[in-house]
Amino acid sequence: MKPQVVFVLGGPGAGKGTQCAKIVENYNYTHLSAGDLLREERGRKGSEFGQLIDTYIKEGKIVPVEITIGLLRRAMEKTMQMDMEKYRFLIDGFPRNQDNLEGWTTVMKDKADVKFVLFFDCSNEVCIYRCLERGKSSGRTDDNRESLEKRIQTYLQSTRPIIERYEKEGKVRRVDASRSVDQVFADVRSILDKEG
Ligand code: UP5
Ligand code: MG
Repeated sequence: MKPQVVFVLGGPGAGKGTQCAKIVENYNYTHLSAGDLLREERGRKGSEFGQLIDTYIKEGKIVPVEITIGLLRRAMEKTMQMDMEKYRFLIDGFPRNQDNLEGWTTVMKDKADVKFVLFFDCSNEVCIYRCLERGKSSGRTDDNRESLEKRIQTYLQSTRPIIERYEKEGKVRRVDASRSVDQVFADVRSILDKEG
């Protein structure tokens, strides 16, 4: 079975990870967060990319796609090797820019189907507030005001155009993500129930 992919996009702190966790509880999807995979790789002993990833994340810059796509592809293959029924993936926080999109197209176009993009739309102010709140205990090196300014800039300059591109193809399912977790999830449910 060819992997079926839903890209999950939205600003920093829009609630991508939170909503993906709820989807996994209720639907037959595997959640792969590109950011989580990069943080894991950064912490892996002997990783040749650790230092680079660390710098990029603090600066809110987007890591070269060769690294990210390698991690995503390996995670997808591993999941499907363990259980053939697990061919539905939420790819959270990717593709974030043109380089990501080109890398995906080159490596994965024939290997996976992108069903649609789940877009958590949230104001910059709410995004920043949520990340700063989380930063009090998350230990994330990018949950501080300085990194957040950069993350928001990168999101606006690089990621929004990718969402707009998918929008033109009719592939974006937008959710107002500034509401409560449960209100947001109610919309997510109706989208997933419709899309199958
Ligand atoms: N929260 C969530 N939903 C809420 C709600 N409805 N109401 C109130 N509070 C809500 O949520 C963030 C916080 O808000 C949490 O405290 C949560 O409880 C609360 P979360 O679900 O974690 O939001 P999410 O959108 O996942 O935020 P995250 O910080 O993970 O988003 P980013 O996109 O910034 O981070 P990511 O981990 O994807 O990427 C980090 C960095 O990695 C990037 O900046 C980049 O440098 C690098 N990266 C790449 O280079 N390439 C990639 O492909 C991916 C990442
Ligand atoms: Mg996240």
